[in-house]
Formats: sequence, structure tokens, C-alpha cells
Amino acid sequence: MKTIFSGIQPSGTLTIGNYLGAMKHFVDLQDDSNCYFCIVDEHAITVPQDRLKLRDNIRSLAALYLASGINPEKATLFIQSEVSAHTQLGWMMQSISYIGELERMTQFKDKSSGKEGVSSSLLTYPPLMAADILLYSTDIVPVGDDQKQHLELTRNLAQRFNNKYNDIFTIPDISIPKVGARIMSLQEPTKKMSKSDENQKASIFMLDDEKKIEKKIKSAVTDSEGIVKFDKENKPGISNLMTIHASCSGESLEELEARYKNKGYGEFKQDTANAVIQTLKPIQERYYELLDSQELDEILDDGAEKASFVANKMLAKAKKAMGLGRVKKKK
Ligand code: ATP
Ligand code: LTN
Repeated sequence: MKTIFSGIQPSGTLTIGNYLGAMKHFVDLQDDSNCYFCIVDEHAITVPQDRLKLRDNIRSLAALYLASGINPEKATLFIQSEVSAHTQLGWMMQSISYIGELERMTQFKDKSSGKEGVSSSLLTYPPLMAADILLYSTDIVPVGDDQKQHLELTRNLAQRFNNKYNDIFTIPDISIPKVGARIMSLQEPTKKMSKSDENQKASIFMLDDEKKIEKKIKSAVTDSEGIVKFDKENKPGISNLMTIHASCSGESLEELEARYKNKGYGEFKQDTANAVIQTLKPIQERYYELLDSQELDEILDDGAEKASFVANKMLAKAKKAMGLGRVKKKK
């Protein structure tokens, strides 16, 4: 059985991009793989966070994972900071990373450019991500395509470690969904939809109510051609709505093109909104049941315990390989 690991940052309410690009696929994977899903709170603090909001976001993300269909009987769901092996191996992975390769990461460049007081952990974020993945002998990492570069670095670091010290890490493969890998902003469809976008109209959040969803989709930027056709280059807005529609309803892009031939954007947008609402409604209902429940705490306690057991074993191997700590003298 393959081992799968993925993480989402508790840096705000999840968007439909996070759902269609990541979470929805996690749910499909848990039946026939050994899955670990992590709330990566230590990644979230690489940019400033309000402590109370961060706490709320962590719990909210845990409830959303479960409400979306992650089954704790099949998958291990846990909070990164509750398994201390992550930062410990993260430090060791930093020690084999080069500053130059970290500075070349697009996410670092995007998040640091023009900013003052950029934290050093924003630069050393990828070695921590590598540690997350390598602790569990992960075979496959399902993520949206924005994480490709970080995954390539993880593979390089694992190989470097294996060559230099001891062959202990599994080299992970990336898995990117065919449809929904990159949901774009509704207001600037050439930019990815992001939970930390300042423009609220740019993103559909998983907890948005029906009215908001309708309003945001109706005011989504499109073009003046009036033809529902998938053409990312020339019609990024319509193509993005088509991807959202197709991912939510399960229809193909061709089916949508055929159905809306000779129909305007109005009807297409209304149906897209309905498809999104139908997808999110049951998730939202389950979310509100779970949020303040003890059940949620029990699942997370159990997850942290299971994850720690596996992670600590790999951490011990990595420490031994690098020569950290000591060997006790026999009496
Ligand atoms: P932030 O905006 O705070 O940097 P984010 O919205 O990009 O965060 P992450 O927590 O970094 O979200 O990502 C969680 C998962 O969702 C990752 O697998 C990522 O690839 C995926 N993802 C994020 N945004 C999108 C998107 N617009 N389309 C498809 N997948 C996405
Ligand atoms: N960097 C990722 C979140 C993340 C992750 C991971 C994803 C942290 N650790 C391990 C997959 C595997 C992001 O920003 N989306």
C-alpha cells in the first residue's frame, strides 16, 4: 500500500481552489492508501499571524478536512506543531539545504518581494516541508501545481541526505490533479485564487453562503465575446469558471461547451453558482456540527499520537545517520 502525505496551511478560510485542487482529491485517495493529512501551523507562522485567529483557523481547518470526507478510521489527521519531530527533522534538512536554492523558490520570491521584515523561516520553509514528507516514508504527495517546485526540492534534499549519510528516505512523487490543479482568482483570472487574497470578491470561500457565492460568480471577470469556450490563453475568466463548474458537477469541459452553445454568460454563471452551492452545502452542514465538538479533539489527539509514533522512528534514524546525540556506553 502506498503512503500519502499532504498538508494545508491554517492561514485563513479555505477557498474552492484549496478544495478542488487538494482536499477533494485527498478524500478519493484514502480508501486504498495509507494517508497522513496535516494542518501545517508551523508553516503558517512564516508570515505574521494573529494568535487568536491562528488558533481558530487550525480548528476550523481540522473540521473542514473531516466535513469534506476525510475519515479518521482510514487516514491520520493531525496538527504539525503537536508532532515535534517535524521541526526537529526540519532543522536537520536546513543543514543540508543551500541558501541559493532556497532563494530561488518562486513562493519565497513572491511572498518576500518589496516587503520589509521578511522572516528567515519564510526562506527555510521548504526544508520543513521536506521534513513533513520524509518523516512518513511518503510515496506520493497530492498538491496543486503551485507546490511543484517545493516537491522537486524535497526530492533533491532526500537524495542528498541518502547519498551523504545513509539511504533512509523514500523519494516522494508528486501528484497533481488533471482538472482543478489551479483555480484562478475571479477578479484577476491570470492569478491563482488564494485564501490570503485581500480582495474578498476574488475568492469563493468554502464557508460562503449561497448569496455570496452567487454574487461573486456573477461579478467574476470574463470577456465580451459571449461564447462559453475553454481557452485559457484568450478567455482566462470563462475557462476558470468552466473548470470550477466541471470539477463541482463532474461534467467534462466538452459537455459544458456543448450545453451552453448559443447561450449567454448569464445562464452559465447561474448554473456554475448552483454547482458550487450543491458541492459546498453538505460540507458546511457537517462542518458546523464538528467545529465545537469533543469528537474533533479526540480525532486530533489520536492523529497526533499515531503520527508521532511513525515520525519519531524516522527521526531517530536520521539523527543516527547524521551523528547527532550519543551512543550510551554499556555497563
Ligand atoms: P496562501 O494563499 O495562504 O498562500 P493557499 O490558498 O495557496 O495559501 P495552501 O495552504 O498553501 O493554500 O495550499 C493548500 C493546498 O491547496 C495545496 O495543495 C495547494 O497546492 C492547493 N491550492 C491552493 N490554491 C489553489 C488553487 N487556486 N487551485 C488549486 N489548488 C490550490
Ligand atoms: N507548502 C504547502 C503546504 C505544505 C505541504 C507540506 C504540502 C506544508 N507541508 C507537505 C504537502 C506536503 C502549501 O503551501 N500548499
